[in-house]
Amino acid sequence: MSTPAGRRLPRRSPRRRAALGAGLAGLLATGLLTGAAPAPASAAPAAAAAPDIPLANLKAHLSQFQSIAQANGGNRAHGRPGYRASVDYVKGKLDAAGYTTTVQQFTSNGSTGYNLIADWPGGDTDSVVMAGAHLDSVGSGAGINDNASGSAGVLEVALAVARSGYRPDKHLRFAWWGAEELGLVGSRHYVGGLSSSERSKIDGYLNFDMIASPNAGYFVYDDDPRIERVFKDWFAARGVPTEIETEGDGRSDHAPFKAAGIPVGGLFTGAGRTKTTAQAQKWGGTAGVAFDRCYHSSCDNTSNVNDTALDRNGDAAAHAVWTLSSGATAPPPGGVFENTADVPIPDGGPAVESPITVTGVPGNAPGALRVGVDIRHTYRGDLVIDLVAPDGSAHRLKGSGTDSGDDVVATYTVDASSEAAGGTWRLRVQDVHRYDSGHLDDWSLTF
Ligand code: DTR
Ligand code: CA
Ligand code: ZN
Ligand code: ZN
Repeated sequence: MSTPAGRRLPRRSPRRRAALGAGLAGLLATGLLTGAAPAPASAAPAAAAAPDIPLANLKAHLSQFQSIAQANGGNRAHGRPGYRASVDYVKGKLDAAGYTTTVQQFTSNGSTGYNLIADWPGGDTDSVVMAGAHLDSVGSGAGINDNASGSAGVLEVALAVARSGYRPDKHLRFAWWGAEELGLVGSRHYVGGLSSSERSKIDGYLNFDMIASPNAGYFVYDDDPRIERVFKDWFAARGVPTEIETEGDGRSDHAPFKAAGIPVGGLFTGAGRTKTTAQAQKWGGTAGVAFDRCYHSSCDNTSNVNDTALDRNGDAAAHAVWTLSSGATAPPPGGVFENTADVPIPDGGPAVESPITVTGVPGNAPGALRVGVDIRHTYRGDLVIDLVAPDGSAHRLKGSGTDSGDDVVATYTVDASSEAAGGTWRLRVQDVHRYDSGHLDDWSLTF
């Protein structure tokens, strides 16, 4: 690779001029001035990485739902004032964040029920990704795990989309269902009101009903393999084992979508069933005790929440929404994942990172994981480049030095066989000396 003739030589400090000659000689010796590593393979851009969903935000919503119940007869049940107050709370947050919200009315058991639907403007409306949770409780209590937890998780993911200004390829729609506890009434009403054309546009529906059970298990719906894989990879990349949700189909709001032929998935931390010894060994908690001892009881309040489960499931939900709405959910041919977003590299400043979320690649990464890097820079000796695996471990690709050439267009090979393939990988780049600058143009992973 050579610096194109006639290109303005970049400004350099006195220290660097002295190194220039040595650097050039060094580069000639290593062939870097002549060998051009292939540019990264082209492929569909990989999904942008979802932001972390702050646990504090989730718990603040749970506190609000608890207060709403306390101010309205102790519950948030269908037909009771606490339910409508819950709808108003969620709607207020979404309206303020820029969503287009719709309150859909229906009648059940002689009372008016409400679904809240929130569309994030933009994206291909012929390709809709939905995430939802039922907002109603049973009459006996505040319904914090069942299902303020899922409602808060979906709300906080929606707010994270707005905060980040995420502009997904697909259209995002979020929903909070009424009267689930009466028999999936709100979600059935919504799906039943869709035309066949509207149904065909929904690429997938993600359901979150009870995601913070005190004696938590980590269950993934196995209805659609593609969606299931997104969730399982996310947990596997963090060393959290999962099981298939087996409390029976039809037990929550994904059922009407599935019956309409729409791919569904979701997360669940367990209800009245007891945790087995084997499950307690892998997840912690207490064997022989129900996943949620306060299921449908008055003690389902803000003390009936497992923070770790709530945090993990909130983050997993965000990851799934980002991954499934990016338009790059299936691995490009040959297992190449790429991020073409330009990232400026601060001259002599802090490291920057660029993410690639890998899905659909089971097991561990290969012993010869290829990392394509394309950095435009006026003095590549300034640059330190690391590949950071989903578990946070760093693999050094390039150190700094006196290599005065421009740009880094190279493919590095990393033995990543100890790393789970699924999850978010990051390229970390730092410019450790002043007076030259540049940006990351593109990078890729080939499995
Ligand atoms: N029907 C839910 C609780 C529930 C029971 N089994 C599952 C399976 C998957 C999600 C939820 C559930 C409720 O009481 O709201
Ligand atoms: Ca988090
Ligand atoms: Zn319930
Ligand atoms: Zn529920």
